Amino acid sequence: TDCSSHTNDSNNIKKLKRGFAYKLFYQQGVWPQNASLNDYYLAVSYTVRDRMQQMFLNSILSLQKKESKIVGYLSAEFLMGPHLHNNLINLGLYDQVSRAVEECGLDIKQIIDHEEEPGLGNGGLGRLAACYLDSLASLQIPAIGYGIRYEFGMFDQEIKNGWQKELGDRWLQPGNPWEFKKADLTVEVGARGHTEQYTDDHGNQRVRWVPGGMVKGIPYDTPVLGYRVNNVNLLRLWSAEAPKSFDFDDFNVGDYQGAVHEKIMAETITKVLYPNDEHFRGKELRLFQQYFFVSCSMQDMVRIHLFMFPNLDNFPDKFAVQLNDTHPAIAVPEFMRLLIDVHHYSWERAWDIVTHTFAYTNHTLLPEALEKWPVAMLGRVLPRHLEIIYEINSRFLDLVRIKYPGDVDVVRRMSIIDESGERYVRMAHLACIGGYAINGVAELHTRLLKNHTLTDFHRLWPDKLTNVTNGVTPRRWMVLSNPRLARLISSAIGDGWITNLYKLRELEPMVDDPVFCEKWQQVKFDNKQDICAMFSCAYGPMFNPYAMFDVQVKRIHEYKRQHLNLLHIVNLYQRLKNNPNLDVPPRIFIFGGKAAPGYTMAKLIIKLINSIAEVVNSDPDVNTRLQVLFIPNFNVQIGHMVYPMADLSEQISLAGKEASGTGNMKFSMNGALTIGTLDGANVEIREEVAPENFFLFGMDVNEVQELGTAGYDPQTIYNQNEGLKAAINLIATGHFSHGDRELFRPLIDSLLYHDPYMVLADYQSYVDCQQKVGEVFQDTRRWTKMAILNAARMGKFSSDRSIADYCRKIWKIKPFPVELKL
Ligand code: DL6
Repeated sequence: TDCSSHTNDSNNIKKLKRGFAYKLFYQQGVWPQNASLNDYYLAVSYTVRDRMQQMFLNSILSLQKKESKIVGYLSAEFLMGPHLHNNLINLGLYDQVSRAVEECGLDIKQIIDHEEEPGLGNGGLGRLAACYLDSLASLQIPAIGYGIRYEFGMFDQEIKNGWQKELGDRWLQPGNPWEFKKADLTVEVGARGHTEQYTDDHGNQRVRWVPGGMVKGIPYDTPVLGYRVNNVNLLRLWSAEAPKSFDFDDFNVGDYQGAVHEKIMAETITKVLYPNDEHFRGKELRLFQQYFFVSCSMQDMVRIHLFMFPNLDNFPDKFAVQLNDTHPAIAVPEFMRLLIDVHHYSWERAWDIVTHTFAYTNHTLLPEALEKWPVAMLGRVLPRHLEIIYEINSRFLDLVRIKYPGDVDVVRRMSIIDESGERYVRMAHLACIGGYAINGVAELHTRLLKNHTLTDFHRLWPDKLTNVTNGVTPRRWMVLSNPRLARLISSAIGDGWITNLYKLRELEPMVDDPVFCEKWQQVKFDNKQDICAMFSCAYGPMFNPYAMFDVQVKRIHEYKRQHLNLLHIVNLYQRLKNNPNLDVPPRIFIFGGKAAPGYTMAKLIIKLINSIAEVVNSDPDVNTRLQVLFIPNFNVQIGHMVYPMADLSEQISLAGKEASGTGNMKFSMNGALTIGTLDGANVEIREEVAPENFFLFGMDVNEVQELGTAGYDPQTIYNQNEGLKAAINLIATGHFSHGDRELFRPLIDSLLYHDPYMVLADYQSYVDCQQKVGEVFQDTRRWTKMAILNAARMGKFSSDRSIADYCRKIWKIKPFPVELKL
């Protein structure tokens, strides 16, 4: 058998090489000897894609089977990360392809790294959707991810003189070998116009929407592989086009501008991803973006359903449609419109179908992130939908009035229409009312939704709100990004953990095995060395892999409190300057993350990180023990390197602000210890790994609330804490800004006079906890043991568990394995 598998292998490698040459010559039109790296990346990807086709087409067939229920995952963002490496792993082809590539005189790593990642998301929410697609396919749950094919994804971040600079992300320019354009499945979407009443052929009074204009939605399909299964799911992203590409009438009368105008306007719709993650900005184009992809997707699901069934009566038996936050919540009135206006259902029957179809996930507690569209704007863009929303609201409020007679306040609070000033449509209310389930993304988050943000809805429908704690896929975040660790774990306990992460528990006894512990340390060290080598090009050999790598990578936001981290760094810097014999281990503080382009304070925080880095890194008094590094353009690809090399994971948001967090899970899985507050999923991580393996600091949610109620005064804290005062003063007096006292004033003033995220209140607890972190790090055996236990207890945070929870609690779907018939 050894001999025959060897022959098989070499046959496959030959076929792969032939595949590359064939693609280069026939599909791409280049001679292999003239091919660029991009040509080779495309040839390898097309060849790998061919290996997925049989499973892909069989999976599509099985979607059309009556017995298989399908998840429609509606999300304005899918932050998929690079495809090639992931597909190689899920197909089990990595070794063969890498040998084939090598035999062509190339390096697989170079080819993999060449991929321009599709950055079609801002951060947590979009990346979660991508992890869920991986788990859905791996668990053999038929699913279609529906979203937007943004021509420009998340901007690329450059750091110039310490400041963030945004550059357009032309991810499609080198060619996207993973997608298939499906022009035959094009749909039309209306906008604006008016509604009118009419009498149909049967004498029924009906309403119809007469849109002022139409655009075409063209789907582009990307196959999403499961891990070593035949199921391949579908990511269907919509691109907008004008209904006719050129208006010859206009052209003939000489109006060239007018002729192309319509085309340009249509294509603007899917041009760019809005780069704000937790701040709602009521831009009309964004509203239409949302409606556009939702309408395309609902029409598509209706088409699939009617391909199998005579009518839409049983739509909820075929589709469970998940609303990933409120961005797709306009799906509720859109589906009502399709059912009533197009398919002529009665209101009651339509409402019954709709309210058995949708489920809504809430991803944020920040009030400024909650979407509410001005009524006037929504009525202008989607007049028919506004009428339907009014009708939904009126019937809903009747129910509220019956339930709480005489309580006008509750009616005001629960209404879909916010009438406290300018009138707004509250999208979260629409999603809560129009769906059969609502979920938060971590235990604490769900509790806060129940007790605060959605408390009225929870009181009205106590069974509707449930929790599904987030998870991340161990395929991408361990196997792909940390191959050394994956190999070590598999050599110790086999590779069953890749599909059942609870199996990592079997690592627990290894904490007493010195050989295993040493190998564990070696993996971490090698990962750290890789990143040092990478940064030595830009910085010289300044980074020391023996130092503690203390990492905070995530969007830059005041609630995430990168500035709390900075205050500790400045404090440590001052202590080291004052006492060269200070007994602390060498540390590199690493940051990464993007700020929303219009978020001035977040951009100032980036500038401060880089300014502190400049001073500290060039100060010979401290720079062998303390360094600061800002990694520009943090994205999925950079994440692959960052999570595996971290010793310490910073999860330091103010309690009650981070819905869940998922970076926290990626770090722990890769053997980093967490310093964190009792916020989001940190609470559950700490529960799983045990309190002694987690560095906890800061106020809990109750204490935060109490302090807020009692009256929070950051200045008193500043005046009473010498270390804090010294750190703030050092920044304020221009030490990190070449003497400029004005540069960081807005940040300092915000902390001293307002401090909305209570940085100063948690400061001392954080500094004390960091002191303990330093002490434990110096005890390598203890640290290693804690790190192994962290990874070993991460079973709960696999997205496989999250998806299994959704299937059981919300979607009521069972696996549907695909058979290869063709
Ligand atoms: O649920 C995914 C992710 C959470 O882990 C983060 O805690 C949360 O901040 C993030 N929320 C968003 C908000 N976007 N909107 N709306 O990205 O979701």
